Amino acid sequence: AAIGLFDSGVGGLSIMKEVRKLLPEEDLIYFADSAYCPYGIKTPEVIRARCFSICDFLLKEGVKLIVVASNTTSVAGLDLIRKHYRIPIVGVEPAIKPAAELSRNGKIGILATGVTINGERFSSLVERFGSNIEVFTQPCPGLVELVEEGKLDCPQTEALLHRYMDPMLVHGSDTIVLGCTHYPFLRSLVEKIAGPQITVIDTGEAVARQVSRIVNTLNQISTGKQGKEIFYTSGSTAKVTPIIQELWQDKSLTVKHIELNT
Ligand code: DGN
Repeated sequence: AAIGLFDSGVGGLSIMKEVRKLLPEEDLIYFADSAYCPYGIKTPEVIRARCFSICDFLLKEGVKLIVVASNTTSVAGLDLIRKHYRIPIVGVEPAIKPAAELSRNGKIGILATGVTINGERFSSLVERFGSNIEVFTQPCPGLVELVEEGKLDCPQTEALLHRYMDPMLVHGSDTIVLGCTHYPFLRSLVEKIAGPQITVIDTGEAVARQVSRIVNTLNQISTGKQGKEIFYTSGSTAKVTPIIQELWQDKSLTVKHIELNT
C-alpha cells in the first residue's frame, strides 16, 4: 500500500521529497488541490470539507498512511480527520521548537500563512516552545501563489520576500522558520536575503522521520524495488504539470486530473 500526501497545491512536494529520501521503496501518491488553492483565504469549513473529500479519495486508492503536507490544512482539519479515519495521519507544523533550540539570541522569525498564524495550534506551539524567546510572526499573502506559478527565483518574488522578511531582520531574528510547505522552494532566495549569519529551517525532514517510524511499525516486508510516484490535481493539468515536473525534477512525469466534489 502507498503513502498518500496532499496540499492545496504543489507545496507538499517539499515534504514528499524528504519522505522519498528516507523511504525509497514506498509508493507515494500526491494530491494537489489546485482548483481550491490557496487554502489560506478559504474558511476552515471549506478546508475541512476538502480534507474529507481528498482523504476519501486517497483511501480508495488504497493508502496506508496520509500526510497532511500543509501547515494551513493541519491547523484547520488535522484533529477532525484523525478522529474520522482509522489509518495513521501525520500533520505538519512550523518548526518552532527546533528554532528555539537553535537560536543564539533568543529571537526567531516565522513566515507562514495567515490561517496558520492565527490558529489555536500555533499559539499553543508558541506557548510550549517559545516562552523564553521572542517570536516574530509574519503572514505572507501572495507567496503561495508565486510558487504555484513556478516563480521561484524572480525579482517579483524577491521583492515580496524582502517586504515580509525585512521587519524580522530588523527585529534581530537569527533563525527563520519556513512555516508553510511551499516556502522551502524559495529557500535560496530566503537565504540570500537573510545573509550567512541567519539559520533557515523547515519541517520536511522531521515529518519524513515520523512517517518513516510509523511505516516501520506497520511491519510490511520490504519490496526491494524503487517506489513509484503518482500525481493528481483537481486543477488544470496543463498548468500544474510543468511546475510539478520542475519541483520534482522529472520532465517526464505525468499528472492526472481528478474532480473531487465536496
Ligand atoms: N502549503 C500550505 C501550508 O503549508 O500552509 C499553504 C497552502 C495554502 O494554500 N495557503
